[in-house]
Amino acid sequence: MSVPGSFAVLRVLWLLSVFGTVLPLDGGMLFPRESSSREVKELNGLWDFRADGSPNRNEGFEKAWYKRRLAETGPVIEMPVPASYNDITQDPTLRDFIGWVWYEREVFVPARWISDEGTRVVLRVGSAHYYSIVWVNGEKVTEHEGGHLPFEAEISSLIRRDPMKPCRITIAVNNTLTLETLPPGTIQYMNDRTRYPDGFFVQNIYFDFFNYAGIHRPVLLYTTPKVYVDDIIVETNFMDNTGLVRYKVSVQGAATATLKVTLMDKDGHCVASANAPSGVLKVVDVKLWWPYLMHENPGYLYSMEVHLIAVSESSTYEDVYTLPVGIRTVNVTKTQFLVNNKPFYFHGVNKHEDSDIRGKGLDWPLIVKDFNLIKWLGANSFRTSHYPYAEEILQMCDRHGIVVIDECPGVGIKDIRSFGNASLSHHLVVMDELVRRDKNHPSVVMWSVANEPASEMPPAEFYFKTLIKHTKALDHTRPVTYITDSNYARDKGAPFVDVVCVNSYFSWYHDPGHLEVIPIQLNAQFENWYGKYKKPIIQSEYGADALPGLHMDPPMMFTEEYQNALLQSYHDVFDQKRKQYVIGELIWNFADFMTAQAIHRVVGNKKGIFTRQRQPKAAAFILRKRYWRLANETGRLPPWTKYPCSL
Ligand code: BDP
Repeated sequence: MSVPGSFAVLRVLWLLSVFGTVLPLDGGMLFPRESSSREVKELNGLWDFRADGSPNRNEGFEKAWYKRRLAETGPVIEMPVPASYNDITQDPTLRDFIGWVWYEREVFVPARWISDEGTRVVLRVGSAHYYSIVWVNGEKVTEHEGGHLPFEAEISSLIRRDPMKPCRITIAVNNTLTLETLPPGTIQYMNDRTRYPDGFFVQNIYFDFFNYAGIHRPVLLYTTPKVYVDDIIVETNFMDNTGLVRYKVSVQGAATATLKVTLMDKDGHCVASANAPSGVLKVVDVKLWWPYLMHENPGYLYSMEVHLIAVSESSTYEDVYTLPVGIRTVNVTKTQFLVNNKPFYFHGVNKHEDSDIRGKGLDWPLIVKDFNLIKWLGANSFRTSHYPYAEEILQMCDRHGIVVIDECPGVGIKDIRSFGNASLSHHLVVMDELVRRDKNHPSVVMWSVANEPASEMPPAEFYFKTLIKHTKALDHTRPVTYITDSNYARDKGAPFVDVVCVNSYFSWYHDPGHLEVIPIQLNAQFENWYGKYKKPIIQSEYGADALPGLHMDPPMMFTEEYQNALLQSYHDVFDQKRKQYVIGELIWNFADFMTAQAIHRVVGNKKGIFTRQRQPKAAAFILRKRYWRLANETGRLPPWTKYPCSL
């Protein structure tokens, strides 16, 4: 058999196995909201916690820790949820722990939830990194792969078995990364006993942030009636003054149900209604959803109330779910990104979910502070580098008009083995889960399927073609991209993206200290990419580390002066190219963040324009001045909202 022939057979087998394993997700993942028919009980606070330090990290399973109270299996400590566990104690082995950790909490479920057989009780975890298994009263209820998306399990019948007992929830979480996880990693055993202690191993990662682990987002119980609204899909458009909201409601628990769908404006007035499971609502004199600084009233949200009544087994069920809806369109041309048919220029930031002590744990004071800083800066957008952020953050973006490039955890795909069959199948499932969760957010305007993969490797072509096609099939309303740092001529995935997103670190990782190369190299970068692909370009990362308080003039690397000078050189080129086809610039990074220990990292990555504690470096003021100027120029602000004149 000729080589190409056998390659073709392999390709077919590969395709079959890829598509054979990707099953459509069963059911929706609506954000749990209280309503007249739904209750929510948060389980945040202190949980019992135990890391499995046994040599194979498997003692918890061998001794079935989930079968009894965790405290009866050995010593436990108190662990806050949500939070990463790494920085909570003084123990370096817990900070750098790799393997299974166990969380447990007992909770009393309201009596009505148990006695009322018509109520479904669902246990939901906002996210836990990386692999999770969940038990309730010793019985496994679900498991989930992936550290940044929610998972849930219905536990009604389980908790009804012994109504007098508290409900014991056990969650085991493993942060081990392999070549087929997202992000990928490898475990390396060091067997030279003259150099390493017995059993020594390390987790190698190919991304530049600390692999924080634990239960990162809220855990909660919520109820729905037995017949319930399982999912809502909304797509919006407008013609002249009329908004169009195409919707589809999925119902679970009964074959038929009566639905009433009501769209209300901010003041609670009904602007359109319908009573079919799918249809188009027409909104006269529509108030469109606009990005921050593009309109005097950004982030306008309607409320879509879905009211269900169904009869099943001679009982009547009623469910109410209210979804915020922003009416807007997104389109891409060869040179522009259009929101509501108007050119939109991304002047924004790249972020991380990262802070002192909490690691990647959701923290409201931090979230609100970050939004205040984003608005202070005059930024209109961010990218969820390098994984999906909490839904609570996207809801803030919807309300404030902050535009989001929603990125999946496909970061660090550098090893050729991570382009294989198993990796691709998992990547497709992650995109299913991401689109299922985030499809209704008006703030989300583009999907990013990966960051800086080795996109010049031959298998990258098939990999990204499949992945991007799949994502477009899931959602035809948004453009799809991945973030490249590859060479324009060798990049295999670029033909399939809608927008070219390029990261570059001229005069930092390349030609360190030589600021004078930036105008030439950045200009060549843009001309080459645009010349070859004729697609609009976002500078999706650029930046320099700066230690706050370190000064040198003439500028030297790592000083605040160097960070300023580097940014300004980039800005000069952006200002020429944004008149042509450059549609955005996202600084790397909003704030300093923690990384693995390495000789090029001084307690983390210092490319933030804010410190990790959210204090501005000099660069924050440079960027603020620029972003407000850009907003005044490119936004459509009425004169009285133009701000701050004093800059
Ligand atoms: C980029 C990566 C980002 C890193 C950054 C850096 O996308 O995750 O943190 O480099 O090295 O290439 O600062």
